[in-house]
Amino acid sequence: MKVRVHLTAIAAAAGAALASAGAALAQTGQPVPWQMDLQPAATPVMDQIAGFHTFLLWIIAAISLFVLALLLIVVVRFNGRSNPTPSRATHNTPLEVVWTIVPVIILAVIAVPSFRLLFVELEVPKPDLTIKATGKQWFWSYSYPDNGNFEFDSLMIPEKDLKPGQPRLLAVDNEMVVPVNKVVHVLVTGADVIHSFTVPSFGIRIDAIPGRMNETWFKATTTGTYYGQCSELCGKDHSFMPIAVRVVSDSDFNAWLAQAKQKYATDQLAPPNALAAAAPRTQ
Ligand SMILES: [Cu+2]
Repeated sequence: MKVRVHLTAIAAAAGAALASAGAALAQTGQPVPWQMDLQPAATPVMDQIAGFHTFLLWIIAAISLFVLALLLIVVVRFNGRSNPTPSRATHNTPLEVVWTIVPVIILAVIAVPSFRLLFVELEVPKPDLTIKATGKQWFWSYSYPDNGNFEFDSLMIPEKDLKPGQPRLLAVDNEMVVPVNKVVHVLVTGADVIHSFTVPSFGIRIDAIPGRMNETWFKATTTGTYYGQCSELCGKDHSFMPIAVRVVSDSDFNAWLAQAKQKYATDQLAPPNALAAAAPRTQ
């Protein structure tokens, strides 16, 4: 009895911990300790990805339970002791038809929403603005061709310089800033080696390949800062070139644009990528 009381208390505590983690999760565009599930969606595409993921999870769970049940039946009913003289049958046509057709049906049921999702991800709707993200060893540069054609570098803030609230290995000096509820078309390329532009809560990941322009898109529906990381092994500082996207209201975006145009226009007078040039370039 006492044990049961303890177990209930533990379960309640675990439930409370999970619920608070869930509450924290609901607001963050970054991983949190003990996270079990995907990062919460900030775009309709990520909503669909999360829905598809859950749908697959149910299918996988049902198949696993079915196979487990079959195994248990075999273990219990057909072991050497309870079934000393085994059947020598080798073929069963109806059964073979079923175990061929049923998996085909399952795959078709998975393929339809999977392809639908793929098309949503690949077909860029009419964009409200375009941003070019260039992966470099080891930081990202963002340029805004539609809004003054300025460009700036986005470097990770080292751990010793982090301010309270800035996540370790994810916070950057200059975030990519975008307006909320707008279709942002992202052109992605690499300047030196292959990198990968990834923001989990937006449901986007696309390779940044030198000499090639890839594209993706997102429409963030809530303001906040969303973090991602380079997701293609690109050299010694691969882990230290995070992606930070700050989603702001229209008026905040325009205010940011006005100051960014000035700030990064004057930066152009400085040697390009001064910070990166100062860092030792070893691979
Ligand atoms: Cu990289």
